[in-house]
Amino acid sequence: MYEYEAISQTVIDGDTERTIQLIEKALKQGFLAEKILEEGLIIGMNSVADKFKHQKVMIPEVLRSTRAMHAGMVTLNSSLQKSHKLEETTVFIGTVAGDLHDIGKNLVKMVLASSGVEVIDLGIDVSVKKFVQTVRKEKPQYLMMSSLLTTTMPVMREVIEELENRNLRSGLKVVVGGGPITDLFAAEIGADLYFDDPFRLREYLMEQHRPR
Ligand code: B12
Repeated sequence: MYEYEAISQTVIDGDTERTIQLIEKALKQGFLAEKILEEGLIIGMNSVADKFKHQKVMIPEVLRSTRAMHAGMVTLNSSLQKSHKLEETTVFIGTVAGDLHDIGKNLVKMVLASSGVEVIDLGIDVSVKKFVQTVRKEKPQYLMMSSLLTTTMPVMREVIEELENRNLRSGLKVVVGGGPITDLFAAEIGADLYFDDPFRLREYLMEQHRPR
């Protein structure tokens, strides 16, 4: 679909104004916010990631694309199909210590919040101590951690170990995700769940919390 491609391209170009303009236009024309997110913004950002990997773009360009992506997400947010299916669910989410990447984490937050989940965002560069203290104080159902760097992946293991040492694991599901995270790594560190995609995570939650 031409509209999605054009939106992807604005993210690749880092043209924030045009990202907003095209999304507003697409929404007016009746395109679904979720589709714009998946087939426009995410595909655009993934293409930037690929170009960065092959050194076809440098950090300043990536930052421009990040800004466009962020503005696009903000523009879409109020139009995402809202449902209240997961209203009773509470989630704390954060990017682990040493890691400043937040696009993936923000996507997870946005997709879950649109289904009624109460998502409390601890931000980026979240220390082990902060994660553990939050669980102790707030007793959420889910603790979600994001890591985009191989060097910060071990922080997830430390958080889980600390939670176990302090007997804070019961009734809590730890969910991990981010570029370098795999099913195998999640199992190795004792996480309960791993998803590479916020939409699949949402489906899982819907299934778990379906009235029976
Ligand atoms: C954008 C970007 C940046 C931006 C971040 C801006 C921001 N606000 O986030 C900037 C320019 C600041 C940056 C900086 C750096 N970056 Co960078 N960055 C990227 C890039 C190009 C894209 C990441 C992204 O946003 N992707 C799009 C989103 C949608 O995808 P995602 O984050 O993976 O999230 C999806 C899933 O993983 C999942 N998900 C994510 N989190 C979670 C959490 C849960 C609970 C769940 C269920 C799912 C989930 O859902 C999302 C949607 O599907 C990647 C390349 C790549 N291949 O990922 C490199 C990359 C991650 N960066 C890299 C590096 C090395 C760095 C720097 C060290 C660069 C430097 N030399 O200074 C610094 C580190 C700064 C720090 N301390 O964190 C490397 C990491 C390599 C490694 N082996 O660890 C990568 C892989 C690039 C590369 N190929 O070399 N980066």
